[in-house]
Amino acid sequence: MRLFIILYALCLTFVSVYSTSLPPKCASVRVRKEISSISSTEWELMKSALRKMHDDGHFNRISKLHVDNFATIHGGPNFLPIHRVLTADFENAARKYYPDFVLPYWDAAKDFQNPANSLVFTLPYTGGNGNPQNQNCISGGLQAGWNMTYPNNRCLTRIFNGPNNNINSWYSPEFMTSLLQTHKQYDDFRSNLEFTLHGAVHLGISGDMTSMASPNDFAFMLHHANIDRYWWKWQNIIPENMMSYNGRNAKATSNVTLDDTLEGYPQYKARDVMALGYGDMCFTYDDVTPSSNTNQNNNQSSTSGSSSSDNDQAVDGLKSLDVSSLKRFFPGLANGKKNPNLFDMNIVRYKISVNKLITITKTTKVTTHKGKPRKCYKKQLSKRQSNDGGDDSSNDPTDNSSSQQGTKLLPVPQMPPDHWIEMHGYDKNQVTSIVNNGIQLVQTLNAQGYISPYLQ
Ligand SMILES: [Cu+2]
Repeated sequence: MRLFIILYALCLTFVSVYSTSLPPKCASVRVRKEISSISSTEWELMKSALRKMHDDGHFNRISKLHVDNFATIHGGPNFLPIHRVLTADFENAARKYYPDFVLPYWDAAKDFQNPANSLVFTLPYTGGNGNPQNQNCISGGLQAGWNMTYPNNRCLTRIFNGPNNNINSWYSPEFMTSLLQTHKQYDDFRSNLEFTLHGAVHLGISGDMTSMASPNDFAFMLHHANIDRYWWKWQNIIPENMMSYNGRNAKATSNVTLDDTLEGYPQYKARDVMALGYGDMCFTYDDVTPSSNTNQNNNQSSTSGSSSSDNDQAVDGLKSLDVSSLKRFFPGLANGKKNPNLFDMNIVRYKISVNKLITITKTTKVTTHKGKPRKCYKKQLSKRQSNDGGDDSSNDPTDNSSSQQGTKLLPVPQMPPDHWIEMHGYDKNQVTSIVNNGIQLVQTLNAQGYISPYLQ
């Protein structure tokens, strides 16, 4: 009993110290959902709000802010807080046109095997690749036909980085789970997130997405809401992570502090945006469970779309790894921890997304820029459908994952190209070492016979 009282007193002390360093608590907290969980009616309302935002110059404004500060907001600790504020700025602007607008996020890792086949790239959402015969302009989806005016007059472009309108495979939910479990220092977590999935999604879509004006593409916002979700998950793993902030920003001469003003948003210090549910950061994510010590909005659990059991189904396979691999890549699993924020393997969400994709592709005539049906779409879809009992004998040369003795292997992550590293001023050795760690994870999982439930 005495121990309990001491622990309770310690906890109260922590909460009071912690609360004094935060802006006021939000009166209400919006829940950002994965894009496959948004109803078609809601998405239609969002689309008309986005069009009005474009017409009134908000895409231009945010792209310009990103370009003007590009050199100092990437490759350092401020990457995560500033991009969090960018998504909040965008969301707040959209809410002036549609008051119920809440920015969806795109759980891109679940689409890692064949990203071009994601629901996000279907016509009802953001459309697909650009047309090389028409200056790589997109020909369908939310922003088709939009006249982009920043930094110059033109269409929105995409140049998928794989062959035949495909995107090279990127990082799996297994990798993202490992990322959440293996980094104790904030800036270590930040650099691993920035140099892996963050970069791979930008590079995979390319066109505007690999330019400094990447916020021109709405996929940027879906993607950065997802990157922010990972940070929020990490912040809620243990109380110490919540206000954790260290390292040195690009072009800075001293280390960061929570009292640093954020580039592009001088009204905020880093500490003002660390905790979601406080100050102007009045949003959260449907699959992040608030750590009890954060004194968060208690209503979140009722709207949360995920639980540890959603992860459990997919996590079981990882438990069969040998002990040293588990300890290296999945220390949370090795310790038997149940905190759902340690995992990013929501198989339920994955199935919803695939089912929605099948429905959309059946009812929407997917066409190329020349008006012909997109062969790759049909092939990919039939592969997915064949998983429900059909014969999957297709041998798609554009499929980055390899097959051995009938078992699909996780695709090996790719090094980002030098131009990407130089454009951001990243340290190439650091990027190489981080991506190599991802390669070693994939090689370990494949060598030990692990079969991902996300592979088709
Ligand atoms: Cu950026």
